[in-house]
Parts: sequence; structure tokens; C-alpha cells
Amino acid sequence: EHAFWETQPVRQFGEKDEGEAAEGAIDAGGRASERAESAPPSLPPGYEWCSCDMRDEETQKEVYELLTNNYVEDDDAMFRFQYSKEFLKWALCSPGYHLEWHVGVRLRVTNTLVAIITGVPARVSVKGKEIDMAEINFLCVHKKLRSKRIAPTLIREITRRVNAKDVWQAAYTAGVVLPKPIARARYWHRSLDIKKLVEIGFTRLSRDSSMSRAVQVYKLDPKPKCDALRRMLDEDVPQVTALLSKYLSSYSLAPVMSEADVRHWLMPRDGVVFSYVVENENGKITDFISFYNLPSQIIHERTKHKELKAAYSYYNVATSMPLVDLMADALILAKCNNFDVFNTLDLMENASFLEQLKFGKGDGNLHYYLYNWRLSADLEASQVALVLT
Ligand code: YNC
Ligand code: MG
Repeated sequence: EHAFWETQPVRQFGEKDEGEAAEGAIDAGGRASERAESAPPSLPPGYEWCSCDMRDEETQKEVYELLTNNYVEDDDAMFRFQYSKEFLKWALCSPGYHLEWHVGVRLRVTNTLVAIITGVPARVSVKGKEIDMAEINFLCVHKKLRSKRIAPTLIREITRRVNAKDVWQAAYTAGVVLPKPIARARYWHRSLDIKKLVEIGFTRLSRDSSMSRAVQVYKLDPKPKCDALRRMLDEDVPQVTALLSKYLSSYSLAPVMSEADVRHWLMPRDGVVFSYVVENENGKITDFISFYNLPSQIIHERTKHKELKAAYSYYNVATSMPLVDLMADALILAKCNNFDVFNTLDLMENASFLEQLKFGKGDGNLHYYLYNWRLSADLEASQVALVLT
């Protein structure tokens, strides 16, 4: 059934649980070190491997265009993720990144980029154990080259390049079910511009609701309730790092972030990531909000709109007020920044505010995976605090 995944050091379906004692690396040496020294797997004739230098504008444009035309769509092919160049640079050029982990495949004659897979280094805490991993993302094969087993070849090559840096574990998420998820999460959506969402077919009104009624239901105050909320500044990095680290340490799967990581991932960047803090009268940062900007192209042509502006909840910490109050302000900030919808996964404590803040449940799951790491039992979404872009 899974000709490729059955050969990989991942949990298989139907494998029996071996208990806590068996937690750890699945392939702890031999085969792994052999792989590290081996040559790149061969590609179909006419194709060659490359690395994608995301600091180079030409390459950035090629990656951007490959994803714009070939990356993830919803099941009905109505929307496709539209990552911006600035976003890709943010997601891929994080502290300590390796150029070689941005793996590309080019068609030799024209030098066209036809497939990619990317990794960035990250320290991840798994049930209290800190592991240096690769976070794998942006696996994409051009639509004209699908079903030719290029994806497994890309995965083998990135594994080889990650192993070559002495890293043996990876974390990744996907909509599809593969051997074998460690957790399942759901997306929830909070309408900010219900009229546009209905026009583009993202949302349907319930049968007993009129548009004017729906507009009232989703109406938000013009500015946040908390007066002390302000944009995060560089000087906040140490306090935010401490606040976030303490908060994340209570989860079974969470990133471990240094100040450099926080500065990279959480300092506001125009059009990419939005971050706010609450500072009290003693200069102490008590609360933190962040979300990132990931629009979708509207593929179908039933509307004048070209793009769905979506904010995705990232990391949030509330200590001076209930989380639901902080997130009510997050919605207002997203609305002020012109987003049409605010999306969140039901990770961490997020399930606690969804209903009250009028989020609707999305369709489809997001599955979480670890490569070469065995857990004795699946994790609840509420025990997961790792958000991949
Ligand atoms: C997927 N998303 O099951 P079996 S998510 C992993 N992640 O293998 P072919 C996938 N594997 O079942 P196509 C996968 N989707 O026979 C499919 N597969 O064992 C497996 N879509 O390959 C699949 N991006 O080349 C099967 O399929 C085999 O031409 C079939 O290519 C697939 O980024 C794909 O959804 C997804 O561009 C590239 O459909 C293509 O269809 C496409 O014949 C649109 O492949 C975009 C899209 C995926 C987004 C993501 C996370 C990727 C994680 C990859 C796994 C990383 C493992 C860790 C590596 C480092 C380890 C260390 C240390
Ligand atoms: Mg293929």
C-alpha cells in the first residue's frame, strides 16, 4: 500500500505498541550512517539536483512560481496557497539554516525548477527530550510530473543531506494520511469579512441566516479592548523568549526557541508575521499574540476577487487575562490588518476559545509526523505546540 513509506524508519500502521521503554529513535545507527555517506538517488534522465539559494532573487522567484502554480489546494480545487516571496525567505532562511536543505530538481535542457522539498534546523522538545531536528516543508512536484515517484526521491535526498549534518530526526505535517501520524489537528475558521467569504464560496450562510444578520453576528469592535496591547519591539525579545519558553515547556511536542529564534520567527515583518505584546505598568510583558499572513489564490472564476486574505494563529500566551479575551483582541488586530478570515488549529489551549469567538470547524485534518522517532502513544492535539508554516 505504501511502497515507499514502508521502507522508512517511521511507525507503521498495525505495529503493536511497545510501551514507554521503546520510545526513541527507530533506526539508531547502522543503516542511518550508511545513508549519510551514500550518493544522491538518481533522477529520471534529463533532470538534475540543485540547492535553492533563497537569498538570490532569481531563485526566490522560481520557487515562488513553482509553489504559486503547483502547491497545496483544497479538496475541491477552489483555493491554492499563495506564499509570498517575503514569507518564503522568512520560512526558509531561519537561524542556522543550510542552503543544501533547500533541495530542488531542475530540467537540464531549460534549467527549469520542477520540484522542491525544504528543511530548516529546529530544536524540538518531544515529551521533555530535546532533539535537533529538521522541519520539512514545501514538498512540491510540478503538476505535469505527478505520479512518477519523484516525491520519494526528493524525500530520500533531503534525508541524505540532513543526515550529512548529523541530524537524524525530522518533523513535518501533511493533509494526507501516511505511516504514521503522531497527532491529528483540525483547522477552525473565524469569519472577519463574511460578505467576501460567501461571495468567493469559502463560507456558506446557514439556511436560516440572511447576509445582514451574518454581518451583525461577526461584527467586531474597531479596536482591541486591552489598551496596553502594542506591536512587539526588538527590545521585547528577551522577555518574550522567557514567557514563551515557560509556556511551551508544558507541552509534549514544542519548539525550543533561543532569543535568536524568537527574533527571527516572532518579530513583526511587514506582510508576513504580526506580533503584539501586553506590557504592564512595571514594564513586564504578560501576554503575547502572533499570527502569520498566508493568502490563498482563488482558482475558480465565479467572483471578482483574486485572493483570500487569511491570518493563521501562531503562538499566543495569556497570563494577565483569560486566553479568550486575548484572542478576541487578536481577531480585532487581524481585522484591522485587512484579513478576511482568521484560521487556527485546535492545538495547545485553542479549543477553549473557538466556540465563544464564533469559529467554525474546517474540513480535513492536519496530521503531525516525526521521522525516525517512536512514541508509545499518539498525542492529543491539545498536547501539541508546534506550528509549522
Ligand atoms: C506528502 N505530502 O504516499 P507511498 S506537505 C509525504 N508527504 O508514497 P509520487 C507523500 N509523502 O504511499 P506525486 C506526500 N504526498 O507509495 C504523497 N506522498 O509510500 C507519498 N502536491 O510519490 C505517497 N505538497 O511522486 C507515495 O506522488 C509517494 O507526484 C508518491 O507527488 C506528491 O510539504 C506531491 O500537497 C505531494 O506537489 C509532491 O502531489 C505532489 O503526487 C504535490 O508518485 C501538491 O509519495 C503540494 C502538496 C505536500 C505538502 C509537506 C511535508 C512533506 C513531508 C515529506 C516527508 C519528509 C520526511 C522527513 C525527511 C527528512 C528526514 C531526516 C532526518
Ligand atoms: Mg512524481
